[in-house]
Amino acid sequence: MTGFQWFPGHMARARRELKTYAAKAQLFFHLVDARAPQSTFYPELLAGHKPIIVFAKSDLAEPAESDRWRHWFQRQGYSVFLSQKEASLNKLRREPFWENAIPSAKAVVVGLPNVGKSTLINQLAGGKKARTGAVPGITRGPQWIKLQPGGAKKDLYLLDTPGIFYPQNLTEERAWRLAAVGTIPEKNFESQIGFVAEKLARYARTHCGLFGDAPADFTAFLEEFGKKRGLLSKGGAVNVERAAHQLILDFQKGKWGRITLESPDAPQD
Ligand SMILES: Nc1nc2c(ncn2[C@@H]2O[C@H](COP(=O)(O)OP(=O)(O)OP(=O)(O)O)[C@@H](O)[C@H]2O)c(=O)[nH]1
Ligand SMILES: [Mg+2]
Repeated sequence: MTGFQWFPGHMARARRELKTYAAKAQLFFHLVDARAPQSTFYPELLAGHKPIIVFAKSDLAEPAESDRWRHWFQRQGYSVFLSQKEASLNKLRREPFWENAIPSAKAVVVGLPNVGKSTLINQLAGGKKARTGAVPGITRGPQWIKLQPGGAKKDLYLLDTPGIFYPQNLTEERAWRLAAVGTIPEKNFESQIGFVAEKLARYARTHCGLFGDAPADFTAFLEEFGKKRGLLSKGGAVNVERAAHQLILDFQKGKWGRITLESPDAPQD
């Protein structure tokens, strides 16, 4: 789909380098965004290696949907870990895959941009060793980070990798979800911002019981939303681009509560 183009040089390089690094590793973590677990899952990131799936940002996702998605991945033979921003460390350390890891284990952490790879690694390492940030594309090159899981007598290294985006063969349904959860910088879907905001608002209305009192027509909806938030242009009319941007931002910040944008019962609804 056009309008969602983003593939900077560091990503092309990272994709090539991943193959080399993966060959040296015994454990693989693929972070998915818990609000869109299927859309943010790219098995091709680790072709040939079966990753442990980590649901990042699960504090922002609907818990019952996360459970359904966890079972969906487990049915395909994946181990799944639901991370919470604050509470992940000790739980993850107690997982059996650490115990089973050979001494000096190396684990590669992959996922789309901005899903929370560096944040998770910092939590596990117990300090700010990897750079993190609220916009996609923060980590530019791979970096090994050493950690010692709770009391174990072996060294573990986690490889932080740059998020990689796959613009090829992007369907509309996947594109708006990837944009909504923040894996694509907004300047790379500027021309589609109204489309993303509309899909998001419609999904929230149909599946989450939100915006029941707001106008069903999206243009009217955005007008009302923009007016309420004071997002006006010089002449006093609602600035619809700013309103669409704010709508997406509100969702990303969790202002609508805990929401998951897809369901395993109707994955691409
Ligand atoms: N609410 C919530 N926010 C999170 C969580 N994990 C990470 N974040 C936030 O998500 C943003 C991205 O986190 P990073 O760790 O930099 O993401 P990344 O996957 O390393 O991103 P790139 O390096 O750009 O590929 C930051 O603003 C984090 O604070 C989480 O579990 N919950
Ligand atoms: Mg990072």
